Amino acid sequence: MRSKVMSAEAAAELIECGSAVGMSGFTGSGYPKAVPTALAQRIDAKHAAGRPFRVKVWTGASTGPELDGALAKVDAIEFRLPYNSDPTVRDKINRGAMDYIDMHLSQVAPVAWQGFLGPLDTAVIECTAIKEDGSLVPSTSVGNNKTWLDRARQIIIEVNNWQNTDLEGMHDIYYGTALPPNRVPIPLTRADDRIGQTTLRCDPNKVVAVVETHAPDRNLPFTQPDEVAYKIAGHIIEFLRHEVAKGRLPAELLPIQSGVGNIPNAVLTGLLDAPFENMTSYTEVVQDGMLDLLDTGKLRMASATAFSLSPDAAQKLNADISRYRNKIILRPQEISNHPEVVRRLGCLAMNGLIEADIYGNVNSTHVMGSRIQNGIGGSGDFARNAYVSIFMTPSTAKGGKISAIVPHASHVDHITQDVQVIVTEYGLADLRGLSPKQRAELIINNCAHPDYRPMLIDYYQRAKQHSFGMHAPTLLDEALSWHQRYIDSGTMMA
Ligand code: 0RQ
Repeated sequence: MRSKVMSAEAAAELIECGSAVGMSGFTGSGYPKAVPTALAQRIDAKHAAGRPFRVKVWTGASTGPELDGALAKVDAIEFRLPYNSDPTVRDKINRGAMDYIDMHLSQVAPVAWQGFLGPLDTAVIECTAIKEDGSLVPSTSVGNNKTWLDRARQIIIEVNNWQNTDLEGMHDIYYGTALPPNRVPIPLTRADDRIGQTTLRCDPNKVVAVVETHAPDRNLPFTQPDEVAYKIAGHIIEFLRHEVAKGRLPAELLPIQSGVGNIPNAVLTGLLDAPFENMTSYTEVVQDGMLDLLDTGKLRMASATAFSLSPDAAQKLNADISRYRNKIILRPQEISNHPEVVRRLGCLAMNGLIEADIYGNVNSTHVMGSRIQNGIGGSGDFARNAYVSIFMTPSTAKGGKISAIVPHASHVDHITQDVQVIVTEYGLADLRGLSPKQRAELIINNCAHPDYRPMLIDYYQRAKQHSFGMHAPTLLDEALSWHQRYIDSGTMMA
């Protein structure tokens, strides 16, 4: 391996035009930081010389500015999957200048194995160490690294000595997945089960470059949740208390899945003062609020595929990693998000949304039906298979010009069957066991912003008179008129 140590620039020379590159990284952690930037510089120079050069980029989920940002700025990405939050990439996708596939995160590895994405030419993987047996100690995310290492023709390793080597032992890499007809049950029956090994296998013969780096993850500063977020969190905590009181949830709850962002973090903060002890979490991402819960002991353990921390929380983790190592397990994303496991454990799924319609169809991804925001991420993996599937949102967006509750969703990621609870700052709609019309009344009355509520009532009443069918009354010529009004006039308000 020592003979393969080289500069990021030399390693980037080994990546060919038009090739597919599988990068490590998930929600801004554990992504390669030097080779993608060097590749971007190389491609920029090629473009300046009038030579076309673009690559296909496969990742775990979102990465950081040194990867997606740097490559997109020089127009180096022709195709990207599966989840993105980089603004330049988003802009290119929405201008039609980049092909993008938005996929369930649990399905990326199996789909890569099925082979219809084509061959994977190069894996670029960040790790904290290479062991004597050639295996890799992962860093702050596992994502799809196992699959990229197994599938790629050649491997470039970034060893980032900024990452804490004491991360070793935190990961659980399961090698028991296979394609049908050889697929077997995943032997994971509790959130804290360990079913694999702590390192990633890596064929030394495929390694063409080892690049040493010293750079932190994206680790964005944390914005404090606002009043709306705390109100939403309050409704959710009250709902969970009610479910425990009714005997529908155990006192320690069921494993929590929490999306990333302000509102999910406010829910985690709310759980600090809630009367639940010995909780567990089976989720994608360990964020600040989860470390706080682990510190108090209220959360017994957390299983995820990555960290997504503020710089302060990253420092806290690094300072005390041997203690956290016994409480946190990082797994490949095909296991952290596996529908079979999510269903068996009975996760409580809590995710954000862009809009929900009056029947509870949820759009998580497309603004005005056509502009991608980020992607479906793990929300579909968890929502469809959860014990209780909760979606939360402020009741309006863009300063009140957009209602998050609309007559008809302009794009649907989660069908009504996968959406059991919707929450805004105005209240919570428990939709379980309700028919479409009962759902509509609850969503309009409990969740819609008071400024938009009369418009929704008016639409719904007229739909009940004039709709083609009365199961889920809809006025087809009006259903998306709120979105068109926003596009035409800048507001959904009539
Ligand atoms: O855009 O920053 O330009 O103003 O969407 O919205 O309110 O900041 O909320 O950060 O929680 O994101 C659904 C996108 C919510 C997220 C979504 C605009 C809004 C803003 C962000 P600006 P907020 P959040 C597992 C779970 C899918 C993946 C997922 C998401 C921006 O939760 O990506 O669930 N979910 N993963 O202005 C127009 C609307 C809008 C709207 C919001 N109705 N119309 N714009 N916005 N609602 C965890 C992982 O997968 C990692």
